Amino acid sequence: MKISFPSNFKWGVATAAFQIEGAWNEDGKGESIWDRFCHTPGHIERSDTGDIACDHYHRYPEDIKLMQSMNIPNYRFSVSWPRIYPNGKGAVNQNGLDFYNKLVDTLLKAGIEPWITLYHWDLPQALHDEGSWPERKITDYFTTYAETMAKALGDRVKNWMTFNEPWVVSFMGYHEGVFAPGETSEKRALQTAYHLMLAHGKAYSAIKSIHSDARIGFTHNYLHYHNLGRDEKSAQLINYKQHESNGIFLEPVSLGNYPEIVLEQNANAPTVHPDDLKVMNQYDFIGIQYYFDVLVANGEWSFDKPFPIYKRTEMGWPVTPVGFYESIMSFATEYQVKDIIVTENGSAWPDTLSPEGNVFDDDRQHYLIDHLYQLRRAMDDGAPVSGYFAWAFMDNFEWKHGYRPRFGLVYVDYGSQKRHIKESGHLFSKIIQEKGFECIV
Ligand code: GCO
Repeated sequence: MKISFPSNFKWGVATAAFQIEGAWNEDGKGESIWDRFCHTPGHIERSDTGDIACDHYHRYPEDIKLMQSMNIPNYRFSVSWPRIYPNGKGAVNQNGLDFYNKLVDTLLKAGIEPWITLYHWDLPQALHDEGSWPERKITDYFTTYAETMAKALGDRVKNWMTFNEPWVVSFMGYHEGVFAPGETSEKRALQTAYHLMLAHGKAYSAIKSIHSDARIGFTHNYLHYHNLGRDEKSAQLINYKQHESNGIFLEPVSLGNYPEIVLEQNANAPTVHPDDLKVMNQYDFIGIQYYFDVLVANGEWSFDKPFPIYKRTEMGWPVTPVGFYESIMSFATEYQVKDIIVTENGSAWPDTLSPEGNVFDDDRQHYLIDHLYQLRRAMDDGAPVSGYFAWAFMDNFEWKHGYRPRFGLVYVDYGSQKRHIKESGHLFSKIIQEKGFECIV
């Protein structure tokens, strides 16, 4: 039987500036909080940094050629804010704009549609020093940056994402302290979350006023909590966490509300202004990013506790494709998102490059097929999903884990910077061409 997708379904691959570009201090680029975080010992496995990464800043023409050879019609990438504004605000760095202009033109020439994320975590260090996301004034700096990008590229780029995973930015960066800038304050995390969504709304209006035909959204890593212990304590925790992890981002943007339960139960919750909610409540699509279910037992949640029944990726994450179906359904029903795009989904495995230059990544191929199957099921059940972007186009810098986990459809040999299409990359290319895949039942 064939699992088919509509002919206008948008297939693509995704990356992010800090994870692939390198050239961390070239052509006038300013320092970002991730540069600082990596250069401070003790944060990243093996002391890896983003200084060179995949050297995409210099190798983008070859990378785009490779994408074209794989028949990839859409490419989601992010712009590095400190490449455009080395200090986050003030004078624009023309070299930075030139780079993204060339990137966009090369993509379009190759027949690939660009999708831009404005913020994939690399905040200019100067703005962090000035108060960072917990201070409201940063929402204006972000809006100016969004306007600059819309003016520079909006004649050719129609698809914009303001923020990538505001949950990760807020909670991993300001509460758990494991991502840049490495803070550990719940209050500052919740304030950050609020300002990110406010900045989303302000940037939405700013971009639309320059290009009314732009399509703008943000992307959210939906946290799907699975009550593995089937116990009451876990059920209660999930009831709250669902709102704190998903509601505070999706409700303001999609429904114009802020979840009451967070305001009632958390003394660190921000003060919500009704006028802000009106600003936040604007989008054309919302990206869902899904990797795994968060497992809960005995009232405790965990990203990587060894619950034995699941197969685990190189990240230690359980493989839970049915959770993908449920997450998409929740986007569609609970949050009533009118246009959903899967902006990231993928997996890391311990790949090996054969002497002939092949990577036989069976696990990644199974993961891809299993998740596409569940996506199709959600569409059959009425979820308005219009696209799927695989994470990632190529292996890259995986944040605190450095270059160890490999998420790419393309293998990167970091020593020589040579790229090799993995078997999963060939499979994805075939799925795109055939608008689906054969499935034996
Ligand atoms: C995220 C980011 C990506 C990650 C990917 C794998 O979802 O965390 O958008 O930058 O690399 O998710 O962890």
